[in-house]
Amino acid sequence: MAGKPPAGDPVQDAPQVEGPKHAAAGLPAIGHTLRMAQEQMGVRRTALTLLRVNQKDGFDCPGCAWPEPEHRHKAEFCENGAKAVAEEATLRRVTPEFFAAHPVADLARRSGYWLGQQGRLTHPMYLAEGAERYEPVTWERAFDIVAEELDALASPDEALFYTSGRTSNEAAFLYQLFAREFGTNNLPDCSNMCHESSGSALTETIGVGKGSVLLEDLHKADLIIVAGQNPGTNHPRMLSALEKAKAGGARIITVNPLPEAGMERFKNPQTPQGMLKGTALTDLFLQIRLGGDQALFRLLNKLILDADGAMDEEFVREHTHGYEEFAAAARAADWDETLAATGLERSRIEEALAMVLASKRTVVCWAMGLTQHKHAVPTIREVVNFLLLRGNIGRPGAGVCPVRGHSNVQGDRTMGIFERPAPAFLNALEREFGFAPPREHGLDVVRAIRAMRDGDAKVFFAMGGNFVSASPDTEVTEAAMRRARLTVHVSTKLNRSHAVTGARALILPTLGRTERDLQGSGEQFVAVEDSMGMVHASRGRLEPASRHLLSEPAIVSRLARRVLGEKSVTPWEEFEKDYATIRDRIARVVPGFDDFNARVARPGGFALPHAPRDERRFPTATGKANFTAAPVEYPELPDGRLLLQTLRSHDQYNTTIYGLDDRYRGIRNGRRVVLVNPADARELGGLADGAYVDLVSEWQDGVERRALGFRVVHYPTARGCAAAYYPETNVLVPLDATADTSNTPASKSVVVRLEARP
Ligand SMILES: Nc1nc2c(c(=O)[nH]1)N[C@H]1C(S)=C(S)[C@@H](COP(=O)(O)OP(=O)(O)OC[C@H]3O[C@@H](n4cnc5c(=O)[nH]c(N)nc54)[C@H](O)[C@@H]3O)O[C@H]1N2
Ligand SMILES: Nc1nc2c(c(=O)[nH]1)N[C@H]1C(S)=C(S)[C@@H](COP(=O)(O)OP(=O)(O)OC[C@H]3O[C@@H](n4cnc5c(=O)[nH]c(N)nc54)[C@H](O)[C@@H]3O)O[C@H]1N2
Ligand SMILES: [Mo]
Repeated sequence: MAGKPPAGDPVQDAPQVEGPKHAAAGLPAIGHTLRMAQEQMGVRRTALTLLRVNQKDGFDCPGCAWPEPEHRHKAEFCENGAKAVAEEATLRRVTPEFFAAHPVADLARRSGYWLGQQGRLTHPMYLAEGAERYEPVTWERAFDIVAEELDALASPDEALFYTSGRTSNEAAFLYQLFAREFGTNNLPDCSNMCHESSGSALTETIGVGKGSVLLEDLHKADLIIVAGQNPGTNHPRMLSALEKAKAGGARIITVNPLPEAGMERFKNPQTPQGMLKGTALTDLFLQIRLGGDQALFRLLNKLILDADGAMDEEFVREHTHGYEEFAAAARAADWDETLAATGLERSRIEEALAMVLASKRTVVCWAMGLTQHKHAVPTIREVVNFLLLRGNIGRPGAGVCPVRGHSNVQGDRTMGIFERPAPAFLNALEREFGFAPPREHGLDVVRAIRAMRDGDAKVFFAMGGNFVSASPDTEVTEAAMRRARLTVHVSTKLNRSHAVTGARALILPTLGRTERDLQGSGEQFVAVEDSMGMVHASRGRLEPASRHLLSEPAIVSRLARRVLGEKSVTPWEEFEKDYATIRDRIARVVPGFDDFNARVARPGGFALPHAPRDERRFPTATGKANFTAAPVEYPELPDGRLLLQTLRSHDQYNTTIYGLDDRYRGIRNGRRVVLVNPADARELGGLADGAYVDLVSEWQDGVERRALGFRVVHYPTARGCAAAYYPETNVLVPLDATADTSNTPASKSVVVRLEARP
């Protein structure tokens, strides 16, 4: 076996490879779930907690943003939701004694996996300038420190207020309100790295930056195309919806460079038949090259135009704009170019076309496989063109379905967590709260990193998340963070962002979704919005991990009082005491939330209005749904190189690593692997399965970015494409390699060469 992993590898990483599985869930999933949950929580707590997930009087699963069905099972959670719950409800604790025993330099040497395994944070902790260790600090002193550094800034725009997508609607609303009262729109969020491309493309084309289907639409569809998404791991409950759709006669096309087990066969653990045999989900698998999707949809659009009577002429006439220009571009689509861009065979595309033409109700679902490319926005616009052509928006069983990641990432945006807020939103804030919000656009994630790197931003405040590990270009990002005056993290668990800090740093421990939230007016609940625009309540029941925790709304409220002082006429104290008073304000500021308190109290919550879905009204600049006609793009691959996508294993939630296995892909006990097509491995000088290589990313800035010591795994991915896990490979993603328009890091198309290790 050639080469060896580098010495001193922070993870005890020794991958074993068994080859990909062809079905997801089933009995092993249940066993796995219970084992992981019991390790963290013990038997009793496991039973009590898991039965509350996604029930009408329970808490919203902190896993993904997939919606809850109307008729819920007793166990309405999935393997990976259970892992997310166990991770939060763990009995392990990170106490002041822990920080005394582990200087920051020691924490910085540990793997993300190790850090997360230490348990829940229990006390506010402070790292003084020049100090080696975090020390406990009172909440009052912590807020004083933030206020000191914010007061010292030359402009409010030197502060950054990041948000990850677990934050409740109430906390998010208060947080953006505070940032804007303080005077900045610098509200970067995880969406900037995630579905920003979807938001950009959809806002421009249909006028609403969100999906247009409800769960029942999926059930009613004739055809569902799942492109660039791995629901078996990342949205397991979606498989039940696909199964139900198939039972109703739907067909499924999967577009992916990897054969993902969940899309092949689903063994529903909630039904006896499911456990035994399972349902084959995918009818047609298009094993596309990374970044080939725009070309594929463009050609399908041409073929639809060429087929007699295939287009919905009435819809196109009545409801769309820009058809002529689009049609001219689509007619120019070329078979040969498409086959080269996609790596697909002609017959496969013809099969897909036949399924498309046979369907009266088509839904396209997608996630990071479409959003994290340089040409992500035109790719998603092409998907919209495809749906518009046959009138597949704004009727039952059809529409766009960007499947969101974090459980409340969509709600956070609705609440105004956005660096480029709409004027109407700011006007509403101004009317309601009587201050003049800043109007200039703020910084997104990539621009925020540049600002810290260049010394233009000095205070970094994070409401959740793990900015250092989630962001691209790890070395650049870490150096940028270290230049800040103060970094502050409101967190539930320890992560790398606590170890790579500004001159001063604070960790502010907070309640998780699963925990009881007691305030002045009694027990509180919060609201969240799922991927399909359903808003509902979430109520935690567990005793908080420590009595020193504050809720996120309480943290924002106290921080605002300390920083804004007398200047603010906002009733921050009242907000902290009674979250219903926050919801009253949301109702008056955010469209669709009228009577919020009454409606969110109903079991199951309520649906936000969506003009294209509900009334085929398109609130765009033209007042119609816009066809677009961008040139077709796809990644160029120099000789001897591979195109690397950075993706999730089955045992992780973004930067939180639950374990070292990726069961469906047949990889165990290690994460430093690179999946390569055997034919490519042969051409690249005969890289054997099991050989160790360094990944070197090549970008136009001439800088060589390296990730050391990856085990080559021969894997049936599309030709020319490779895959390796995020966040270990973020070091390879150049900060400036982003999507046009949305500025999302292009983490699914990194040009790399593989260097054999000596
Ligand atoms: N258990 C678990 N659940 C999660 C998460 C988690 O980490 N763990 N993360 C949450 C978050 S924040 C998000 S955003 C979602 C992410 O959900 P996904 O988008 O499913 O996550 P990824 O692992 O990035 O997988 C990308 C998928 O797209 C495919 N793909 C990559 N590039 C291309 C391409 O160019 N074209 C096509 N057609 N396919 C491509 C990959 O092979 C892979 O199957 O999941 C959410 N849910
Ligand atoms: N290379 C590459 N990079 C990527 C991606 C990729 O596919 N490839 N995906 C991108 C995507 S889609 C996303 S969404 C981002 C994710 O970026 P982030 O959202 O920043 O990262 P997470 O790993 O989800 O954050 C985990 C941390 O959140 C904290 N946390 C958990 N629950 C709570 C809570 O209830 N409240 C608070 N305050 N804190 C909590 C814990 O401390 C935990 O350590 O990463 C992006 N980065
Ligand atoms: Mo995400």
